[in-house]
Amino acid sequence: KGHNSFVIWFTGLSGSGKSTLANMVEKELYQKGIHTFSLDGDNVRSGLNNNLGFAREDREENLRRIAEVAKLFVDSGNVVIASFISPLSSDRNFIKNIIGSKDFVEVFVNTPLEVCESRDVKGLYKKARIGEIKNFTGIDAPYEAPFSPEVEVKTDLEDAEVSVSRIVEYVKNKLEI
Ligand code: GGZ
Repeated sequence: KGHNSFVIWFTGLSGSGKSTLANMVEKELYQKGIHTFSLDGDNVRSGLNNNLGFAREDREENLRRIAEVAKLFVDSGNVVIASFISPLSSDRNFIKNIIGSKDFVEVFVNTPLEVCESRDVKGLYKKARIGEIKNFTGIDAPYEAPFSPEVEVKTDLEDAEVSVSRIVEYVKNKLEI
């Protein structure tokens, strides 16, 4: 039987674990025969959006283009998995309006700043603290937590497998599989 298509949108700080969870969710959905397509900073900021930085208006344009691309892939029958900080409520509202609220599943990867900063996988927080990177989310640029995400995961309190199964459970209901 067929399935409907929509976007699973991961929001959270740099280093919160969005991409890790997104990859795990994609693997599970793939194993269930669901057609997925993933969008993240690595495949979008290096190409389509390589003329954009992290100033407010650049982030807005980054997210606008991503939302439009996500919508195209939804129209072609994919479950789109998008992982972007998408820091402001207004950003996420805008994205939701482009995609359509019934096709937008918001997943809040709620990892405290202290935890993200202590992981500092890419050393970016350190650079932000000494002013080598400006406008870094959580340091000198804002992050607004979502008010009512469809799913919220706490990577410092639960295993990734548990978070993933909660996300997949939500998605399964939406897919009616
Ligand atoms: C936030 C930055 C910045 C600044 C570079 N602020 O952990 P990462 O490295 O791999 O993921 C972060 C990524 C964020 O890009 P997004 O497209 O998701 O951001 S937004 O939704 O706000 O448009 C981080 C890296 O880019 N990075 N400079 N100043 N993250």
